[in-house]
Amino acid sequence: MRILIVSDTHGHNGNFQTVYDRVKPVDMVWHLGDLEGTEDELEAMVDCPFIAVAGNNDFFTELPREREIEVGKYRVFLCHGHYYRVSMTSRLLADEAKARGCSIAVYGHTHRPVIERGRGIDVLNPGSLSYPRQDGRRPSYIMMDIDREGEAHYTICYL
Ligand SMILES: [Mn+2]
Repeated sequence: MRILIVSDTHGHNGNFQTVYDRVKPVDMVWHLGDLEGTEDELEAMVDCPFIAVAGNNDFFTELPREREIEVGKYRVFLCHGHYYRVSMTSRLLADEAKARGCSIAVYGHTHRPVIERGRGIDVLNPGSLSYPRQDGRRPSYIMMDIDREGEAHYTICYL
């Protein structure tokens, strides 16, 4: 199973289209918020389930702020992250996800890609496809693979 994880497109969906065309087919797309009213447009661009949460710039949306989903043997906590002070540390988010029985937490908001394993949980941020802020400022996303043994693997990818 392959999952495309993106975030913080902020209404500019050209890079998302490029990435999706590059990686498709995938089994799911996760978007961690700040779609800025384009969730229907994004969902229409893909041929698989599109699972999104609302970010701090999604004012008029029916998207949930947080979601928990099951993927294989994993329970996954998805949120934008701004309520967990993720600009400072991912610790609060990791603790909340673990308290919910999740072994993977995915978030956005910082516009900086990161994969943190350990602490009994995998914490992922795909960065931003539209306004990257990490050194080099390349638009980024994460590809998640669940192999035949059911184990998850993650890769930060760049446009
Ligand atoms: Mn943002």
